[in-house]
Amino acid sequence: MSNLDKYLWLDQMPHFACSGCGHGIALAAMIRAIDKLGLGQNETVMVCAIGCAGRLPVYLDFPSIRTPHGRALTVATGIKLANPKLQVIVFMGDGDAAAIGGNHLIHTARRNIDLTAIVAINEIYGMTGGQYAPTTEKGKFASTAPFGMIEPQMDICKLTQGAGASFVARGDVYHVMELDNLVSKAISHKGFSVVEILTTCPIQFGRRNKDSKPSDMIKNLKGKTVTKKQAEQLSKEDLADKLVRGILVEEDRPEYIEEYDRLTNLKEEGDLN
Ligand SMILES: Cc1ncc(C[n+]2csc(CCOP(=O)(O)OP(=O)(O)O)c2C)c(N)n1
Ligand SMILES: [Mg+2]
Repeated sequence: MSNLDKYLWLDQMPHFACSGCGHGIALAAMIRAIDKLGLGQNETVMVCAIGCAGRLPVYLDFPSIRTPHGRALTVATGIKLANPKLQVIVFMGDGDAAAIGGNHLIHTARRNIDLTAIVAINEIYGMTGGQYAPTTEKGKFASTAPFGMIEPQMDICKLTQGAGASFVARGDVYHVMELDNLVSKAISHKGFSVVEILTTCPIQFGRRNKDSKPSDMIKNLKGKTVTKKQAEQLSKEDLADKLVRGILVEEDRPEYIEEYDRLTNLKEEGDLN
């Protein structure tokens, strides 16, 4: 494996993540995918917002920007439109992407603009004290759900598929080799690509939910997900508490910037009034 140190600000170490946090595994998968694809470090822009997930890309040596809560995709859209040659990757937490940023997620998917969104699902607002997120499983405990979450869990893969994302995948921080592949396929895809990464927060989620030790939380992801092939063999009842991982949507659909360019070229040629 190649040396990935060149992608890190080593002088900023040690990083701030808690012991056992799964976010680093998700981030590492992203760096390995970038390395595998040979993307130029100056042509790859990293966009993130807030939370632990939004804070971690600060350790990466790419042109990058941190945006207000929920607005990473909005800023990423502006960057991509200003310079379509840039590869723009957005790394977000689940609270950030699905709650305050939910509207932006829907419309970025609908436009099918050529960005990659990586969403780290730890089922909680990790940084701010363990409030529940739209992705918190029903019945689980959070600082704002001391008697258990009563709302149904949001499925970001289904949401973005319904909104029009042309590439949707789910991976987890247990199946790391698969994850590298999913992220690199997402980045290579032309159009809006989303990778939901199931990760772990032993401190804000695990302790409240009496989960086992951090390493077991990661191992538990193994039983929580099934491949598409395995899903086909399962009954509806057995599938009910499982999440399907792998590439869930991969379509060739008109991409926003190409449509925009077509329109502006028509205008220049005088075919539009
Ligand atoms: C407008 C605004 N509201 C609230 C906050 C406080 N805030 C910071 S991080 C965060 C939660 C982030 O949760 P998530 O996106 O799931 O990231 P995690 O920490 O779990 O990785 C919130 C609500 C903020 N920074 N800005
Ligand atoms: Mg979170």
